[in-house]
Amino acid sequence: MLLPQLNPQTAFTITALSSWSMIALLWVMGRSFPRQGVAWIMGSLASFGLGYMLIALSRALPTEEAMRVSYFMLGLGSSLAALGIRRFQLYRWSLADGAIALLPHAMTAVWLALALNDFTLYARLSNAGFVLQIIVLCAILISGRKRMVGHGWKVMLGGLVIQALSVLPFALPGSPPSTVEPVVHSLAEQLMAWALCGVMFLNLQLSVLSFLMMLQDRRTDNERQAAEVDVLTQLPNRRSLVRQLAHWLPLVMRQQGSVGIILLDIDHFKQVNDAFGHDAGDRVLQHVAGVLREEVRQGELLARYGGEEFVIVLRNADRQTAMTVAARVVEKVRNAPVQLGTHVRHVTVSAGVHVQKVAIDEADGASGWPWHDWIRQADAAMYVAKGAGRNQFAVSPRSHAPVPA
Ligand code: GH3
Ligand code: MG
Ligand code: MG
Repeated sequence: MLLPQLNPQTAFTITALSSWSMIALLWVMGRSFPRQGVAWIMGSLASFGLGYMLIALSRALPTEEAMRVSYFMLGLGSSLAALGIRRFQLYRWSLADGAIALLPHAMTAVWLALALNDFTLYARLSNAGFVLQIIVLCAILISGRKRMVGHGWKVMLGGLVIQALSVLPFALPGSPPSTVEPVVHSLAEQLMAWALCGVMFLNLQLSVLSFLMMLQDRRTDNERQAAEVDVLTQLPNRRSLVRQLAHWLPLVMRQQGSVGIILLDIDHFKQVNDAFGHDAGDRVLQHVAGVLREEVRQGELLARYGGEEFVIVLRNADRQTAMTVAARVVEKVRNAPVQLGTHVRHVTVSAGVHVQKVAIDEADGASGWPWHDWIRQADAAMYVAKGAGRNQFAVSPRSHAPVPA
């Protein structure tokens, strides 16, 4: 025979051992991801490993009893995995979790009641229950998809579909009894043993690796978000603004629309730092950020652009709209004094407005947009407002204005 000898017992033993070795892998790779379900997935692997080992040993034990316990262990493993995925999705504990935890126990009780003396039926019902649990896991993944990022969960979903399809034949009427034969003779039986081992091994690898992918995808996303938020004001920073712009600018270009930029700079901010200290300066920055945050509407972008400079970007705003927004924002800051210890301090800002018409042919497609040129126009206008006495806005002379009809 060309193939190395393999019987189902060995296949299940290999799968059991690799389940347990995966626990170590998850521990090493997953211990820096607290409270995201890692421990539950480890428990699930332990339970699966026990289930597979019992199947491998079932010939040496009272076979049917060993198989019943192993079915329960596999069901429990699925439930623990489901609870782990729910923890990863950051759901709080709920009745649904209780139902998931009880499912394998309830199913075992029902199978015992229905098929205590008919082991073939018992095995079929258990496999059907296992398929049901895989469907529950798929439903959990799909319904909680908004709570996960990246592609890891899709890989897990694919693995679960393979798993359900590979168990399904054993759940159908007329399925072969699910006890393991110690010796295999024919080439067909050899191939079956290898296929069984391959599918179980693939499923195991896919579920653990996809879970690690899910953890890593979330970490990468968190790091990206943290890198785009200004720690002091909790506003998006310059990098985030530019990225968001790059996201919606192609659409605005296709619409031959416009981008309205309002650059705001706190007036005489250095005096606050000098008179009240750097901490007071920080508080003023937070205060102005709060006022601006209340003024931006859906679809507009706001960012802390530099030290005491903020930028509001309006999508498809004409010159008049941009001027109205700038006037309103300057007035809101003027009318919102900030408390610095026992002092009440009035803060003002100066704003520069630039409205840029954009079209797809203006730059090299949507990627070559000259943002720096646009922000320079707004900056120049802001200095005009400073020169005119601060606490006001000015519009860049190159701002786009619709030609009156
Ligand atoms: P103007 O009206 O011409 O804008 O005067 P100004 O004093 O606001 O302008 P200037 O550019 O001279 O001062 C800006 C100051 O902002 C200098 C810098 O120390 C301060 N600054 C920048 N970032 C921070 C920050 O995060 N916290 C505090 N407290 N101060 C900051
Ligand atoms: Mg400045
Ligand atoms: Mg300033």
